[in-house]
Amino acid sequence: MTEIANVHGRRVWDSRGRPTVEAEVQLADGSIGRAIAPAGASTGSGEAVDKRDGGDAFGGFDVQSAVAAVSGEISDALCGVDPRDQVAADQTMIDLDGTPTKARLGGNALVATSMAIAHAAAAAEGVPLWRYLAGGRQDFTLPLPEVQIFGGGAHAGRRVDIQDFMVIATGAETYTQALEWTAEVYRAAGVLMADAGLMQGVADEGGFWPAFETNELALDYLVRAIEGAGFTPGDEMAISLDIAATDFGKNGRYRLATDDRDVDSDALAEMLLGWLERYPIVAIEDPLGEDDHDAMAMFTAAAGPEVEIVADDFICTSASLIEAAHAGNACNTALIKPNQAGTLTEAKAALDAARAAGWESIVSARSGETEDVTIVHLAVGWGVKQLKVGSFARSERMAKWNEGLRIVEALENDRLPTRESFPWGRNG
Ligand code: 2PG
Ligand code: MG
Repeated sequence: MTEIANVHGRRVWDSRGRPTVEAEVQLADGSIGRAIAPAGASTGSGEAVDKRDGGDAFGGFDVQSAVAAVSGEISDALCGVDPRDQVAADQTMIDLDGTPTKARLGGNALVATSMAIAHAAAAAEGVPLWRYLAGGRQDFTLPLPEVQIFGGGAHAGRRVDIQDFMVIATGAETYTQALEWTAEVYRAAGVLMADAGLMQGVADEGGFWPAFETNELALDYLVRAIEGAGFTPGDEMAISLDIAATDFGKNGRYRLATDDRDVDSDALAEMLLGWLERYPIVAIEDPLGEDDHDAMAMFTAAAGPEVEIVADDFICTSASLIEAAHAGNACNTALIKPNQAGTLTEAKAALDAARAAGWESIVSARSGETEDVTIVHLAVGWGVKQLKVGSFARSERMAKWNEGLRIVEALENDRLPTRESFPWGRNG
């Protein structure tokens, strides 16, 4: 029998030196599954609540109550549940929590446990998690990496307004090659920064600290880094941005502090549309704030179907928010972050809703990460074509990219989704 025998909560530490929740699920047959909750800095208001203890210790970020919930109430409720029935196990936790936002037990407690249940079930079946999640599907591809080169926004003390300046190896044939090309661009960017006297270390997700005077200068440097590494911008290596506009705007007003400008939705959209014209950008995330629905829809229409308009704060990995966004034509790509939803079942439901809407999807890490590599398994197992993990430095990031290489070996297949299957490749 493989029923859940015990769930143990443990306080561990994340990449920003903050406490976080690890859950360890023990099955009656001795199988074990473990997972750690990540945490975001730029968060959407619809996210599952990341429960923190408050008080003086660790800036109020301690997670003792969430850890206690895992070992206590959650463990008691899950004992005897079949871990292969992820939906039932997750529903048990959702019912036990009893709040719409998972505020009572904590989204961090629930997501760590939910992912650990999947790991335990895969272990009991003797297969890697990616294969377990695929449920017999055989047509595996590796996800195309979306990798940060400069970090900004909330991840870099708001040194520039834009949060993620990323590259996507749109011309790469294999996952291995995509990582190799990215490594060259990351290196070239570092050399450029050092030569210009702008090198000041890295931001939260490992991208270079953006010591730029304007947001656009970061884009110029990104293009130069792609060229400096010997690639053709747009053809082989393209740019992707996470504007994370919710962080610097509300009610249709935005403060571009780097550029010392206050703008409305139209002016922000116009600036970003100008960038789409002048730079080889294939994806743009949260171009407007989470409350700016009409502007998002106008932006998506104006940008055209070949650009991924990625919704993060806007949809918070929620099936119902995705359905609403689809009804309003507000974007065309969903960022899928399991901890925004709080359980794997709800994250999968969000992915299914995105697919039903005809959208693209990207599985994503958070700014606060650990050695946990579950999201790589989700991307491969669920057949998601893209993966966003931050930069190409620091082990909480590299652990994910490297896990992909292990999956390549186990699969004996290094295939990425075809270029034509991406929006930017459809008319090329
Ligand atoms: C995002 C993520 C990752 P955070 O906004 O997409 O870059 O950041 O985890 O801080 O929300
Ligand atoms: Mg984002």
